[in-house]
Amino acid sequence: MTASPTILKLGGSVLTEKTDTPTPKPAAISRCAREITSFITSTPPAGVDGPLILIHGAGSFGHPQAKEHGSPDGFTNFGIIEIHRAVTSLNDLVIEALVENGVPAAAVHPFGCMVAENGRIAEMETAQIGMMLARGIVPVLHGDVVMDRKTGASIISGDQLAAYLVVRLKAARVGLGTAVDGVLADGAVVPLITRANFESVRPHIQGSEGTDVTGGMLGKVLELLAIEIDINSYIFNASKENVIAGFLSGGEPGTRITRIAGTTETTEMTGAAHE
Ligand code: IP8
Repeated sequence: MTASPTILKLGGSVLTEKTDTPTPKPAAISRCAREITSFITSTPPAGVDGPLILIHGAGSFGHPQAKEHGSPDGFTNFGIIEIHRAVTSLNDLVIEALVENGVPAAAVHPFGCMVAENGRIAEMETAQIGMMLARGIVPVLHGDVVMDRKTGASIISGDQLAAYLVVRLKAARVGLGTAVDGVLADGAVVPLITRANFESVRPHIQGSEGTDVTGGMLGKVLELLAIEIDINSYIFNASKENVIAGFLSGGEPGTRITRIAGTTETTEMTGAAHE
């Protein structure tokens, strides 16, 4: 049986310029791919033995297009296709960078394997992801537009997807890489957020810059806090060199988020106690 996976989500602001038209950051995409590659190809530290699931956000390859096409229930068919094609073209760039570095990575597009209901994931086929992990293929998913039972179509963020897959695939840990050092409250990184201290931190949480149709930093915290298993999640700065590598090898960068303090020891990295 495959060990519990680690889920890494790279934000669109790390991989793309937050402009109104799709603009990648090629150097950042290559650096992220190299940091991931060194984790995949080296012997992991004790206790960090699971495979990797990579998710990325859309940045300028999806948010401006989604905004332009209005509310999800107003999306035209060509609007849906435009949003999906934009984010899949970023997915191609990420996969290309990984494959060039020797990582067998392949796309799993939510549009083709997920159904939503009122903007929340209702169904998703994940058997293929388990089979890829068992063979050593890194699945690369992303925030996407998907068909929705109630609204016709909706935008599912990579953050919502990460939180969903944590439970569905019994992940050991999850990290959301952003372009800031963690959850910032009044300019300083908040080291730990739990359901107990969230309401006092919430009014101070700073949002994201640029066009973001899926909730920015507060949206990330809400997704991670709602996870109904005891797991450590991290929000950290993936725009800084070696922070991704540090997270993947068991480090604890940025803000740690867990539903109840004390139920997840920070040295507990294997996922053995997570159910
Ligand atoms: O960047 C949004 O995903 P996110 C997906 O993870 C689209 O919020 C298509 C806008």
